[in-house]
Amino acid sequence: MPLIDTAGPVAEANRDLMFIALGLMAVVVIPVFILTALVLLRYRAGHEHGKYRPEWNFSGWLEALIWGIPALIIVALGVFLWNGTHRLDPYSPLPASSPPLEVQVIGLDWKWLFLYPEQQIASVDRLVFPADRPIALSLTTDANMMSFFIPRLGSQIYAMAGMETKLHLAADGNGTFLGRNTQFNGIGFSRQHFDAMAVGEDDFAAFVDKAKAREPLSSARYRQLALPSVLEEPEIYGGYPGDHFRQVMMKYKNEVPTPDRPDENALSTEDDIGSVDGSGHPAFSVEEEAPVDRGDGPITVSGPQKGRKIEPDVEEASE
Ligand SMILES: [Cu+2]
Repeated sequence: MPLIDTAGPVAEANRDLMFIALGLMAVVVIPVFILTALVLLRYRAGHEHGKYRPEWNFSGWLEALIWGIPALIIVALGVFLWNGTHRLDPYSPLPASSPPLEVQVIGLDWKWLFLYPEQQIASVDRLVFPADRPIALSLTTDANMMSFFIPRLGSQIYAMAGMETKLHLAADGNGTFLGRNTQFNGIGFSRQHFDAMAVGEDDFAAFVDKAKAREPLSSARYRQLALPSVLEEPEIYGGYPGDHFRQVMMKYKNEVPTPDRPDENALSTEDDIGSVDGSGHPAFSVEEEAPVDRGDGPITVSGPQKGRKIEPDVEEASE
């Protein structure tokens, strides 16, 4: 049960809130179960204690009990959840001695691409971060809506094309945690998961060095990754094209034109139709656009060729 077996402060706070809510609701549910049995026993046919009172229709104290207790519980739940929601705002940075590691996340059909702007490296289906620093995630997708969740670290958040959402997480120590998409989005959905690896500073530096030694993520490879398929193995890259995260977001943005900023997004000629990028400055050339198969056929599995198999880049820390 990853929701209970927490591995970070956010998940721990989420878990406490869940238990408080369960406990408060049990105040109503448990007496109902007990009373059901008692009422059945006491008022069963032929039992002498159950008085027959056909004229009875109102009891002040019973009404107060039936309405009062749930009302108090709603108020208490409201207070706890309101406070918890503000305390756990995914957009606010976590308190920490060192600045968070910035990671940009792009959800693809059906994989997760991670860009590390400070380190200028990229990885697919593997998120590595130093355990003693929080991570500051910016999320978007280059496909339909997805839901990003590392249950043992806490707080699920949605990612949407053309929009940026943010999530701050931290781990208590080293460990490898399952991260996944929890929003059903097609046949490869069940395989859209990744390892979130919290490692020591040295191991993180080693991971960055290892990634740096590899080829950068090319636009051509990115276009392949963006097609619906699942990866056999995680991939790492020693770079990525430009401000890739913004470019992917801009593909889906259709801003309202103003007099001083003419409508460069308008599809004026037939040639423009089919352009990947609505922003007027194509993020990627489109000459090799492959037809997109959204579902009926088998899942394509793409991955690094033989000999480029990526072994775990850092020591697999035990959970
Ligand atoms: Cu949205």
